[in-house]
Amino acid sequence: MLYSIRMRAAKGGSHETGGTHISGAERIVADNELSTIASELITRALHHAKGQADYINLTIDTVNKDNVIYINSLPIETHTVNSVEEGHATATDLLVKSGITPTACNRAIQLLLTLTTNMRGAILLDAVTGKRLDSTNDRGIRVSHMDAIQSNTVLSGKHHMYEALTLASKVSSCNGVLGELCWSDDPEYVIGYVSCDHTYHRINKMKVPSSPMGGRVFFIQPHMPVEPIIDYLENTDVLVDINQACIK
Ligand code: WAQ
Ligand code: MG
Ligand code: MG
Ligand code: MG
Repeated sequence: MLYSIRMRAAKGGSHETGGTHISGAERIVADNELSTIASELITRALHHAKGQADYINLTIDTVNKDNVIYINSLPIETHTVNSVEEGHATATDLLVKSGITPTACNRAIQLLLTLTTNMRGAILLDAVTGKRLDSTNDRGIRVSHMDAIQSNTVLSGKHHMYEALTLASKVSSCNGVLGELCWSDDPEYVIGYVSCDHTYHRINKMKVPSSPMGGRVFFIQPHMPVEPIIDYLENTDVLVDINQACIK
């Protein structure tokens, strides 16, 4: 049997009652691994750079093997910049080449720079107008029901790049998503990425060290109904083959 296991943790109360998001993670694992992974996820919530969680939610349910979608991970391309400003400019150039407007890119960067609360999910923006499309306010759309195949070799504890690559690969496989912008809310993790043009573009400087703010924006093709997109991101079980994650 396969199980989907999802953890989210907050400090100062639950997410629902205004607590600060500390950590979240999701895996798809076999029954014999479930208790090990559960304990690993709880450990993550208790020992996080953003502080110790006082609220931890663990949800487990079964996965119907017949409904799992298997995809290959995006290939990785690395971009080296000298400053956060250059990082954001590089991100914008890449996204614009994929049909996302400068307006939408700037809006996304400004949103991530000025978020006042930490979201646990992503913001959906219209790729042309830059208008926000989801109505989740401070929660965001949380991509879930995903894992890397044979992830235990690389994903014990938190591996920022492989986790992000798994998420970005699922998001990029969603019909109607044109691109993604991300940097971590983990204070010392300054590498971010944009995903577009079927490539995971790693950018070495996307935020200043020690900033606790980060987030994700998904750029949506204009005139697409968002409900099927949100349903795919939140609920469809996707396994990503990251062994193929070639460096372009
Ligand atoms: N679904 C949607 N949004 C999410 C999810 C998710 N499953 N997980 C995190 N986010 C959003 C949320 O707003 C977080 O505050 C923010 O992203 C950052 O999450 O190649 O570790 O897990 O080395 O801190 C990039 C890796 C690491 C770059 C990103 O994000 C590289 C990272 P974090
Ligand atoms: Mg996380
Ligand atoms: Mg992550
Ligand atoms: Mg984080």
